[in-house]
Amino acid sequence: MKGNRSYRFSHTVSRRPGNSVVDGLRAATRTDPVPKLFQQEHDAYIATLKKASVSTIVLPKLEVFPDSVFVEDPVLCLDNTAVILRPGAKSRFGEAAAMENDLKPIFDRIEKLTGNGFVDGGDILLTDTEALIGLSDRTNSEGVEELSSILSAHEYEVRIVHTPAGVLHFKSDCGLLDSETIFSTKVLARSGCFEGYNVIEAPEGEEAAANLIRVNDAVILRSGFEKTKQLLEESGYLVMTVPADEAAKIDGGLSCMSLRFSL
Ligand code: CIR
Repeated sequence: MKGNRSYRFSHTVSRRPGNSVVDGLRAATRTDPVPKLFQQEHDAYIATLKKASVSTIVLPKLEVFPDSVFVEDPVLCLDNTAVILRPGAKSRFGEAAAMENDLKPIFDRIEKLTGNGFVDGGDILLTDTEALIGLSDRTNSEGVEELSSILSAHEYEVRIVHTPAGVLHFKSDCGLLDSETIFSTKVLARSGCFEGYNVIEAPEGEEAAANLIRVNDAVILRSGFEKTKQLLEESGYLVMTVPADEAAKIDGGLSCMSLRFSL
């Protein structure tokens, strides 16, 4: 097993948001994202990833799939292998085949779920040794069962957990800080699903900051969450912030806008 494989990465893959982001899925009635602003925030996101020392690959926009900017959901990266998943939302199912095409020239190995179950990448938190998978409206037991054999071949133990009710994805409410430490909303942390890890809880009122990402030496956090920034800096992390208000309008966060891996 490679050390620190949960946050040491050489590359990322992202996809530009299209004008169709206005039709992106969302749980609550919110104003539509503004495509031009979304693109600006996406540019800032890519620039921040670069500052965190990865080579960034940006795929062209795919207007036919309004949520295709959220590349994390149809694919799971395990070391240098891309696993093509089966996204649980009807309007997103076709993103998997599109990603498979785009990733072929990049990855040495592509594996694929072929059964009838569903798994969204947003429900999977990888640590160095484990895959914590939240069952949700998008991820079911059948999908997890098929994925489990691929995960064990890559030396990951599977821990099945639950995405809290009303929360889109497991990782909407948590993110990895380092090999032993997870940042999480209080509600999720107190469900006991992180036993064996250190947990830092999101400050009151800053639950939407939980979907942060660790990329090499940096913790990348959505801007506007000052208490969280301070807490993480006091805990010794190097924090970089980036705006993601447009993505948030359609339930997206930071983790979903990139695949992070090492070639
Ligand atoms: C969706 O509902 O699928 C998108 N509007 C948002 C996906 C966000 N992805 C993620 O949290 N991994």
